[in-house]
Amino acid sequence: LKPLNIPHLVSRLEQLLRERTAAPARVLVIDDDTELAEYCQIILESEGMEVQVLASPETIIEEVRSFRPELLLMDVHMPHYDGPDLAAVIRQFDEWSSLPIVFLSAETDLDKQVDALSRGADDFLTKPITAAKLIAAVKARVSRARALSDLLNKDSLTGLLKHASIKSAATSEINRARRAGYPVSIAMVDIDHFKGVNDSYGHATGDVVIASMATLLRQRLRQTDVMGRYGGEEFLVVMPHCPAEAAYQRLETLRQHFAQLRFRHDTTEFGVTLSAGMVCSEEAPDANGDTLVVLADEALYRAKRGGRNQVCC
Ligand code: GH3
Ligand code: MG
Ligand code: MG
Ligand code: MG
Repeated sequence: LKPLNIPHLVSRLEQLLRERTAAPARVLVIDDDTELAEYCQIILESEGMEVQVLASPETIIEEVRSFRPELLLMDVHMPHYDGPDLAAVIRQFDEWSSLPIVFLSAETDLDKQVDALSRGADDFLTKPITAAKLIAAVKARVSRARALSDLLNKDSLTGLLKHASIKSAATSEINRARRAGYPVSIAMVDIDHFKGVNDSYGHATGDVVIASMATLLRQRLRQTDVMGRYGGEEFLVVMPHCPAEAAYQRLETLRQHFAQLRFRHDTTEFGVTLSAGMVCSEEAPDANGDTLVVLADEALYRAKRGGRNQVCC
């Protein structure tokens, strides 16, 4: 088997490495002692992490939902609240069942530390703590949690979210946009006559085409976009803060760039096209996430019926 389109694979590897190293870890610090919380915040921020501090945990559920921390750094003793109780509450939500929770407390009673660990914490650090130890503990937890989450949620061929993960990510993005009142556009993108690619050039070459499609999508990705491999050669793209006209232009550019790619099998060079269907939340004010995906899918069907290699709204 000859290596095909190596530049695409290399750029995808570089992209993966960038994501791993560049994305700042989001840490939520929950402590009634604001001075200590700020101490942690300054240390973690000096390492490039994004930190939010919650002095009183009444709003912890809302905070976790909106900030989407990758690690909770939590005090044990707080007025009216007990850290391990909070950890147990967080663990009742499926989506947070593996969210790293680390306690940082002056509590030296080993039984109480064991109790905290058995009720949902991953680690128990004791105060006073050095900057180096805090940084190392947080970084190690976050990077392992990311590796685990990639393994569970990402497709190995494209590095994009798998079907179930993109569906739930899309739903939560759409809900967030509805609550905050900004537009969100949804697109379904599908490679044209892909069966023919497999039939003519083989499955391995087909895989290269799919991976290249994903690379192109990532290159056009904005920080806030969410995308995934919805099916074999079908991709779902969610574009928050993107009105219909802007989304259409982005998809149209994507379509043109994809059509310009040249693939090779033995001595044959060939090109492939894509079709896309899109809808903007502003055009369907009452539609929920599922309905918007259905509307995008219907638009894709119109693009296919209309002759393929086109974007339909
Ligand atoms: P249309 O223009 O209507 O979309 O036609 P199509 O041939 O692209 O559509 P269809 O959905 O009938 O075919 C998709 C094909 O994609 C069928 C399946 O064998 C192939 N496929 C699905 N997953 C993979 C994959 O991971 N690798 C490869 N090489 N092929 C795949
Ligand atoms: Mg306290
Ligand atoms: Mg297809
Ligand atoms: Mg398809």
